[in-house]
Amino acid sequence: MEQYRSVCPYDCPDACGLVVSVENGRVISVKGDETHPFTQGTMCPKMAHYERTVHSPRRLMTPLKRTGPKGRGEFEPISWDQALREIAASWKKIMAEKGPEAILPYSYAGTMGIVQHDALHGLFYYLGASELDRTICAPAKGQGYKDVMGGTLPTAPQEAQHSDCIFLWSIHMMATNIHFKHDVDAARANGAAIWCIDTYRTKTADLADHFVAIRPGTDGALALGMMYVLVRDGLTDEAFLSANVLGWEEMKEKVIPRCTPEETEKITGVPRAVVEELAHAYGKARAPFIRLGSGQSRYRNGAMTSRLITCLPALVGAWGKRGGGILTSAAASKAYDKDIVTRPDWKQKGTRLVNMCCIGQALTEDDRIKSLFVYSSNPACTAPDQNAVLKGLSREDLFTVVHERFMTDTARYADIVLPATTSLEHDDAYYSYGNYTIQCGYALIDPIGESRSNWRVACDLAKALGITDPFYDQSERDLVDKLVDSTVKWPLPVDQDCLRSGRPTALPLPEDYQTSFATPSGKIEIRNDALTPALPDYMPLDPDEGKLAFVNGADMRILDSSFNERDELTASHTMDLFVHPDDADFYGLSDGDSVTLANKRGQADFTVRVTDRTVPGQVVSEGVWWRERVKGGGASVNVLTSQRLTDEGRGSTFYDVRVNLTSKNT
Ligand SMILES: Nc1nc2c(c(=O)[nH]1)N[C@H]1C(S)=C(S)[C@@H](COP(=O)(O)OP(=O)(O)OC[C@H]3O[C@@H](n4cnc5c(=O)[nH]c(N)nc54)[C@H](O)[C@@H]3O)O[C@H]1N2
Ligand SMILES: Nc1nc2c(c(=O)[nH]1)N[C@H]1C(S)=C(S)[C@@H](COP(=O)(O)OP(=O)(O)OC[C@H]3O[C@@H](n4cnc5c(=O)[nH]c(N)nc54)[C@H](O)[C@@H]3O)O[C@H]1N2
Ligand code: SF4
Ligand SMILES: [Mo]
Repeated sequence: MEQYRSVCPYDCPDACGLVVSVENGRVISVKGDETHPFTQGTMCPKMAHYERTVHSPRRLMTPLKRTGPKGRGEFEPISWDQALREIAASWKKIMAEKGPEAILPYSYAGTMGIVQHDALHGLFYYLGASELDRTICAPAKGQGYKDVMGGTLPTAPQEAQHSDCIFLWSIHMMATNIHFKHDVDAARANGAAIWCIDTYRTKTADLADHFVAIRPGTDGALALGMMYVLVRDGLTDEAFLSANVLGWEEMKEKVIPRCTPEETEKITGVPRAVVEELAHAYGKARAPFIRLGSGQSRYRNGAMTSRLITCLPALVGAWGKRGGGILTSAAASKAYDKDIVTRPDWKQKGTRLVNMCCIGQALTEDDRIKSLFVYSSNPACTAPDQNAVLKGLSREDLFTVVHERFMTDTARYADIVLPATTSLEHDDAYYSYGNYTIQCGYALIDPIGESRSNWRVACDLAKALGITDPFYDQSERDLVDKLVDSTVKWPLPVDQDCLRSGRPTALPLPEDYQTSFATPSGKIEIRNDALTPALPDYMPLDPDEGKLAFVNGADMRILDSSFNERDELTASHTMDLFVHPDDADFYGLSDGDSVTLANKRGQADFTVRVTDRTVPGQVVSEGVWWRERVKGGGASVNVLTSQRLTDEGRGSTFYDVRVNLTSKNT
């Protein structure tokens, strides 16, 4: 048996270091790497048996060609040669008749490795295909942060160990960022207080000393209410503000006076006494640390909300204090020069841009897209407005190719399915978006069956299409090596030997990274003249249809729709619905009852869990489940979610949903 280092490839902020045991060409076990600076030898339950995903009997083994109706999942095996020939022939015909924009790639973060994640970007730029705006996750959070802080690196998570007050703000840490718990625990051992702000009492909230339940989409008003109390009670750091911040006097004069605790309570549902307590905890802390998740950003006002929360550390001068700051997402990806893989020089000016959150519309409201190439993503399950997406994918005139590891909801609609490798079968360079660590992970076993990596598919398709550019003579290892070399541009020297060897590599952070602000003015920009409005202010959500708010967050057992392949993780309950006891009384519901949630987009069935984890007027479900995991093989949560976009960043609004509930009892 041999042991090798690797890295978790999934779209998770931790990017755990792994130690993989291989025997006779098979992965036999995976454990955490104790030398990883952030994850320190532990993993989450999903990855504890990654070998069961790698060697799953559900892995796709050969290319497949559809034999039945779209969506049914009926296929016959074909050779790679035939698959590539058919794809190339179809695309050449479509390009000749309709132009290259009739082809649309659709991909996201099935793997976070830069080579495989971006492997096909260049090919589609080269062809002049429609471009995909990859905004399904949380660009509104990133935009809100940038509006205030520009390119300033967000605070490293380990800094929180030195904080005396940590705010877990719209983050379900126990499910989505479990290793941050090390830092939270270390701070707590030194007496730090832990606050959690969420729309329902998650298992993360159970760990906190104080839980604040907030109405969905109203955190901007809460941040303003906190600012009001900080000003009123003399808890702002005026010396820091006048030296480092643009627009503070104006903000104090024009916006904050309206945001009384009473007003805040009306909007957010947070009792005024709690608003004051929260503001006092923030203002009196020596070095408050905010870990901002993405929940608050998935609303029509998501960027503005994130912008308002990002202003808070400036008010109390938390920047640069040992333990203080805000972590939205770590900017470790900046260590690499991604252009080595993505070839932006091949982009063609004026190409149509299709927002991935609106893939339903793009496929149904006009018929300009004639071919869809999906990889590293499962939009039939994870994209909003599932009924529209499925209607689009059902189009007989749409030639769909899906490159996948498993027969997902999307693959079922493909004309041709191509089998994909897992991270232990290909090479890549990884980074974390929750801590400042980067790492390479190399192929440890041969590809399972006839599976091929995204890079290999990019090269194969280029060849089949007659593209002879030497770019495609490179191996994925060549690209990894070039990415490693490119880290020379990180602000401080990176240990490239460590990185190349496959060990986790901490990115050194400049001493002044929290005190020198990378904005156009060099100051923290509470006022930002490039924006409308220049001063941040709460943006109310317009009233929407539906009696109940519906929040649909992460489940601990799966990651977006990944890990649905694992029967042992997903065989038990899936579409549970948390209903508050008052609402259960009102609707006459008991535990285990079947209910239907509906809105104008569709309806889905859930199993009731009566619990005071949620509040009256709000129902909650966790997880994005494959349709086969859903009762009756029917609709999953995304039939209810909307394709509408955020205020800035063109992001998704998954939690900005209202529904009506019906049960057999009503
Ligand atoms: N186990 C597991 N891990 C995951 C994922 C997963 O699906 N499962 N997904 C991965 C991905 S792609 C991402 S982007 C990250 C996301 O990880 P997080 O940043 O944690 O984001 P979410 O889980 O989307 O939402 C976090 C919390 O925000 C809450 N929330 C919703 N609306 C609001 C609001 O208006 N205000 C406040 N204060 N809270 C609100 C939700 O109830 C939820 O508990 O996690 C990654 N890790
Ligand atoms: N209702 C609701 N919907 C959501 C969310 C939510 O909270 N609620 N979260 C949203 C968020 S934050 C995100 S980021 C999106 C993510 O949504 P998706 O991008 O669809 O992510 P996954 O569901 O993880 O699907 C990734 C797929 O990539 C495949 N894959 C893995 N590695 C490779 C590879 O190397 N090559 C190829 N070709 N395929 C590979 C996996 O088998 C898997 O099926 O979902 C969003 N959808
Ligand atoms: S999914 Fe996240 S927590 Fe789990 S092993 Fe991967 S990086 Fe670590
Ligand atoms: Mo995400």
